[in-house]
Amino acid sequence: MPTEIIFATNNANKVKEIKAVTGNQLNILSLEEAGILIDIPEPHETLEDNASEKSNVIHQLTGKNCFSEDTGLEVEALNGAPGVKSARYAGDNRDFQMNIDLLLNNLLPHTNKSAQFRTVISLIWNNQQYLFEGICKGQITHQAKGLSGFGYDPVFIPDGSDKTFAEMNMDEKNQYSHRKKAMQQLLNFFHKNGII
Ligand code: ITT
Repeated sequence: MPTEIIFATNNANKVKEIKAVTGNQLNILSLEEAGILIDIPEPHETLEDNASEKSNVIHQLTGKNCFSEDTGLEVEALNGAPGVKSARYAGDNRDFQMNIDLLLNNLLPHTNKSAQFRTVISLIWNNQQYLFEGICKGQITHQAKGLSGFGYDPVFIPDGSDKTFAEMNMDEKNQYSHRKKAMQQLLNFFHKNGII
């Protein structure tokens, strides 16, 4: 049986992407699969602090090994916004379409469309915490394109591609993705320490 670990997230898209990266190396349980039905707060000003909060809450609740991640879209011309506020950029209802509309609108006056997705994973393994980071650089498009994925995927083209993340299937997205890179760091840590 592969090593079991809880992924402290309520975002089903993140779970699918991470499971596609780990394959059968790990037995990953989402919060739903672990029977934990809570909405974990993300009150902090950095991805690192929010990721830590999520993993610590679940670790305190279960005593089990777990990891969480916080991801932000950091747009150069907007001084790193929406960043840690990516989920609630256009308001508390966390509406993907409204977030995209606001982003495109705020970027209209700027010719610099450079941006990056940054994922921070917080792992709690045997009561110790570890952080891992993954970055994907790219460009924000003028308009939304594609139907796959979630969040800002329809307006982000990773460097090295001419398609938005939302025009890619999950395996293609994972060739570039911030989340995949951060998860790869976690897997490397597990391999180096003989955990898997
Ligand atoms: P959990 O906290 O439960 O893990 P969440 O959806 O709240 O899930 P975040 O706080 O990390 O996750 O949300 C950041 C927002 O950034 C998310 O709602 C999306 O709008 C966006 N986002 C994160 N990863 C993304 C990706 O790979 N592609 C597009 N947008 C993404």
